[in-house]
Amino acid sequence: MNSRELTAPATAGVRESGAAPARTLRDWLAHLDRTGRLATIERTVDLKHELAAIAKRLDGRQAACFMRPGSHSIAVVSGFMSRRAWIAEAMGVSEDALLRRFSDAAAHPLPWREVDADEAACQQIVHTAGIDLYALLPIPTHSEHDNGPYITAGLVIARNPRTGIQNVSINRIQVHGPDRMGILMLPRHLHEFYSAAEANGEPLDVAIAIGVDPLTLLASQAITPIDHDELEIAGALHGEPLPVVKCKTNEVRVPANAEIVIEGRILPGAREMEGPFGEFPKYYSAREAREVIEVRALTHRRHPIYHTIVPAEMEHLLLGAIPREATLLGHLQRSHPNVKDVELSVGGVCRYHLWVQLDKKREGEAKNVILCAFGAHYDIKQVVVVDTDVDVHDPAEVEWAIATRFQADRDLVVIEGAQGSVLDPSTTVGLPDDAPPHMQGISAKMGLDATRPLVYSGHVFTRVRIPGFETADLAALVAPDNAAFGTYMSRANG
Ligand SMILES: Cc1cc2nc3c(=O)[nH]c(=O)nc-3n(C[C@H](O)[C@H](O)[C@H](O)COP(=O)(O)O)c2cc1C
Ligand SMILES: [Mn+2]
Repeated sequence: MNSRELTAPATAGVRESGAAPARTLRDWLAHLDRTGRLATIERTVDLKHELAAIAKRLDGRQAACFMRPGSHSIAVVSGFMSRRAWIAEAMGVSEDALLRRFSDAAAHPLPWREVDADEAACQQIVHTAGIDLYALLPIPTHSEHDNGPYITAGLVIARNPRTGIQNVSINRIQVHGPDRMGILMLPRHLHEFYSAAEANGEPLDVAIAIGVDPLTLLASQAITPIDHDELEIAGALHGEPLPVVKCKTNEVRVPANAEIVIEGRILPGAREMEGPFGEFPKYYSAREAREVIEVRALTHRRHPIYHTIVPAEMEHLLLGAIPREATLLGHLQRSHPNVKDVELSVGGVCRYHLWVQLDKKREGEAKNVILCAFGAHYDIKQVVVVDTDVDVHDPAEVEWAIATRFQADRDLVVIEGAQGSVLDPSTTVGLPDDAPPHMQGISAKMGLDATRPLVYSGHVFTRVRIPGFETADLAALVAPDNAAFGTYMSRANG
């Protein structure tokens, strides 16, 4: 690590809000490079563990670009959207407008624009026979007990067998064999499409796009109803229709600027063992029989860039957090317009702990907000409500509010036995190993009202502030060197 890496400010070169959003992965990586946020690793690194270990060391500071992953000549990138500020920057907005911008795009999707194959970078090179994923792609094995290489940043795109409307999600994909993969589909849209196809004894055609721009990646995580195509949300975030191209072996449309596309189909009636795999809560999910993808084609750009997301690192956590926060904020504000802002905290793996900023107008309001948040998403396990003088994006500020405005005997809300996350290992305590799935993930909910009383005497709850703190112009005040200090010291010593 050189000194430039250590000293490069995390937000160096932030574009003004209103700047153009990042439309391709290559443009975004070039921008990170220009602003000291891209670390290039030139020497050969092992695809098993070493690559993920290095990317993890750089997490949140610099994106990592591996020029020689294993014996491959395809570069691997990771961690290019590992800070909130970077994601806002990719959108071309200031950080405080990030959730609003995302909600806007989800509410006003922009239909995509289909281009011909010869205009689509992702189809510059086409493989349809003799596909060997191990030989063709640098797919890393990330965590210690992972069951081999996993594709972690693939946008799985499929068409609703009933309506033909597309859906996008990121699903972990285990490479079983040269042209065979396992996939985890939680019971959401992709799973619904697959179930409909399987019920007719048919496969579900899919495409897996790897190496897409930051905003398309983020759009894939939008929480929207079925038949709301996430690629249209990507278009809205871009401010122009997303160019897409038809796959070579099926009807699925994929982002034309993707670096790599795997075409295949999820087979009806087939299940093979998948896992264990280190997941976002920083624990392993178990080995189980899961659905199988048969690969039929691989297309890519010339000299493509392969993207891997290191599980549980900031890129993974924030991709889930931002669309969820946008949805949760809207949900809370519908009943409680005095809610100003939210954050799914990093310590709560950007899923389980929600911090809410409230402009409290009536006593008791914070507890109603807590109850509303418990119902907004089953993953939410802990809610802290703070006042508007507390920065909900600063963990130390939230803890300060708890330390000084919260009393457990009157400000704590506990709900027993509610639905929680099956990936939270503490929900399984006391269950037998073979407990049926419906017994897993039962969780207590905890809410902390860390708001101060509306009325208090004197300055009991007045936050100490020093007039002039915000406006002191350090650039003008602090001398470029410490010559005056040196002179003063030498006089005193002499
Ligand atoms: C890096 C990453 C990995 C993910 N892995 C999975 C997975 O293996 N299975 C799954 O069902 N969801 C996974 N998700 C979550 C889904 O992609 C996400 O919930 C998505 O919005 C679902 O789309 P849908 O609402 O269209 O079904 C992952 C998300 C991220 C960011
Ligand atoms: Mn969807």
